[in-house]
Amino acid sequence: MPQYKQWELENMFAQADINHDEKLFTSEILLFLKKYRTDINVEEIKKILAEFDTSKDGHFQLDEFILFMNKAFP
Ligand SMILES: [Ca+2]
Repeated sequence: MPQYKQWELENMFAQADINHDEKLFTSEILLFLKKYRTDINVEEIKKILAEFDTSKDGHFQLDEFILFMNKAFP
């Protein structure tokens, strides 16, 4: 069972989406993940995006974010 429920992940996505365009770009993902890991950096975000940005458009949509969170916080 994943740690987070669907509605919790949707809330997290909304909080991380600072400019409310329903996409999470590198800077937004970085700010979000810094809550969990203060030492995270841009290079790591790029690796995360490379693995989980399945549509390869350079940002997270909600479904990609949920895939990532379920893998990162199982
Ligand atoms: Ca955004």
